[in-house]
Amino acid sequence: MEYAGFDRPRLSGGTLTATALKILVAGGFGVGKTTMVGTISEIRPLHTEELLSDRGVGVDDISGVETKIATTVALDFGRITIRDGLWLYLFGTPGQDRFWFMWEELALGALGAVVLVDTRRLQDCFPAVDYFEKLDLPFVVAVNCFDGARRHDAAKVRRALGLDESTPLIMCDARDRASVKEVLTTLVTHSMSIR
Ligand SMILES: Nc1nc2c(ncn2[C@@H]2O[C@H](COP(=O)(O)OP(=O)(O)O)[C@@H](O)[C@H]2O)c(=O)[nH]1
Ligand SMILES: [Mg+2]
Repeated sequence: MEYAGFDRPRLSGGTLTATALKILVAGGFGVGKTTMVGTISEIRPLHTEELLSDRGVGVDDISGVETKIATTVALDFGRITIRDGLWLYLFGTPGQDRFWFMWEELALGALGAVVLVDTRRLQDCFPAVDYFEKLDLPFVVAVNCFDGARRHDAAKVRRALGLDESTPLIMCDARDRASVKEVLTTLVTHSMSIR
């Protein structure tokens, strides 16, 4: 099996080889990346988490996510079967600046990315948006509608992020399977329409 973000499934001996489409889930710290991967993954998602250590205190901004005691230091990994021989592999990117070095490798061969946004901390997603724009990697912006967060209208969020009209922006709930599925479908459709 191979990652085939940029390739069509290859024919070998008249049958399609197994194809895995790689999708990144990015966004700021505590925005719901781990939750999103866990909600949709059909395998027990692999998390590489580390309790917020003393070293992280003062470095990691946890305002608004006080209940969050663990932070993803490496990545989240999950899988969804679209049909026999076609899988989506989800990679939740590390949220903190000090793990930026991993992004380049993660983005290799990716079909596209989901940028998760928490409207209470909108600015946290700017680095991800900038990164995928520069990389020319198709992405969608998914606003994770946390309880208690003001419901922003999509047009305002779009303007605040300076998003291109062609970039899809949708509201979602990272804890809801149908909602996450809609986000991923939007991304796959968007990526396919660009390629
Ligand atoms: N109310 C609400 N809480 C959420 C939602 N998504 C995630 N959370 C919570 O927000 C916290 C941070 O989520 P997490 O997935 O760990 O964020 P990550 O740092 O981006 O991986 C966790 O305590 C989640 O349970 C959501 O859609 N609504
Ligand atoms: Mg996480």
